[in-house]
Amino acid sequence: MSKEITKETTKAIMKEITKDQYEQLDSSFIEKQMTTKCIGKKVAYYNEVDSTNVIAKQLGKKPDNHGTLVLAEQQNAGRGRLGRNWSSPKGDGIWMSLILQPDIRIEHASMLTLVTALAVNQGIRKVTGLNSFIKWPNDIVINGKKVCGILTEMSTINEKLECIVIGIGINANRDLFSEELKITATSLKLESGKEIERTSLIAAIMLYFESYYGIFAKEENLKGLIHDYNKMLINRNRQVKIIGSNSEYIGLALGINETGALLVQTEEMITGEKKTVIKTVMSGEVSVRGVYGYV
Ligand code: BTX
Repeated sequence: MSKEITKETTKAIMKEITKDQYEQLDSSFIEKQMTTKCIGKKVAYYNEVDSTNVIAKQLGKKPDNHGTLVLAEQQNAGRGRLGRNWSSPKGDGIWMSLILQPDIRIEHASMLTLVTALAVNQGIRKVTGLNSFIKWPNDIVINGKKVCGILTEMSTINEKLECIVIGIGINANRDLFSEELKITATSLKLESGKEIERTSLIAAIMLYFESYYGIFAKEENLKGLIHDYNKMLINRNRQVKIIGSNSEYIGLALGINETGALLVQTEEMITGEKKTVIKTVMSGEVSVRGVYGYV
C-alpha cells in the first residue's frame, strides 16, 4: 500500500535532500585557496575513511609529504585521545590530518598540539567572528562547549621521528548531536547561526599554523607563543580538576609554560603542614575539567 503524500512527508523529504546538499570539499579548489608556502599546499581528499590520522600516517612514510593535508568528508572510526571516539558524520564537519616530517626531537612533538590549538582558535575567530577559546591542551570551546578536538600522533623508526600527524576535528555545520554529546559539544553553525564555508576556514587555519609553527621551530619550544596562548586559554585563573589515571586534585590554572605544561597552583601537605605549591601538569595522561562541569 502506498503512503499518502502529505505536506508533512514532503517537508521531511525536502529536509533530507537539503541536508545531503552540503558544500562539497574539493582538493584542487582548496589547494588554490591556500596562501601558505608549504603547509596544506598538497591536499589528499577522501570521501569516506576510517580515520584521516591513519591515512596520514601511511602517507607520512613516503618522503616529501611534509605539509600534506589529508581531508575526509566522513570518518567511520574517528578517534580521540586515550582510545576515545570522535564522532565524524558526513558533510558537516572538517575532519583533517596534517602531516609533518620535521627534524625535531621526539619529546618536543607533543607541543605541536598546542601550536595547532592556537592556529585553529585564531582561524575560527577570523573566519566566523565567534569568541572561541582554548581548553588546555587540545580542545577549542565556544560558550563552554567543545567545537574542535586535536589529536597528535607520531611514527618513529629506530627511535628517529618518521612523521608527526596532527588530527583536527571541527564541528562546522553540524545541527544535531546525540543526547550524550550535546551536553558538551556544539558546532560553529549552532553558535553563529550561519553556515560556515569550510574551505575558507581550512585555509585560514593552515596559514596561522605555518606562522606559529615557524615560531615554535626556532627553539623547539613555545616561548614565542605563550603570551598569545595564555590569552586564549579558557582555563586561565579558573579552578580546574586534574584527573590522572589514579588520582585527582583541584587547583587554580595559571597558564602554560614554554614546554606546554599547564601550571596549576594547589595546596599540599608537606611534612604535616599545608603549603601552596605550583604543579607542572603534562598533557599525556590527564584530563582537565572545570570544577562544576566540562570547562
Ligand atoms: P578527546 O579524547 O579530547 O575527545 C573525545 C571525546 O570528545 C569523546 O569521548 C566524546 O566525549 C567527545 N566527542 C566525540 N566526538 C565529538 C565531536 N564531534 N564534537 C565534540 N565532542 C566530541 C579529541 O579527543 C581529539 C579529536 C580528534 C579528531 C580528529 S578528526 C581528524 C583526525 N582523525 C581522527 O581519527 N581523529 C582526528
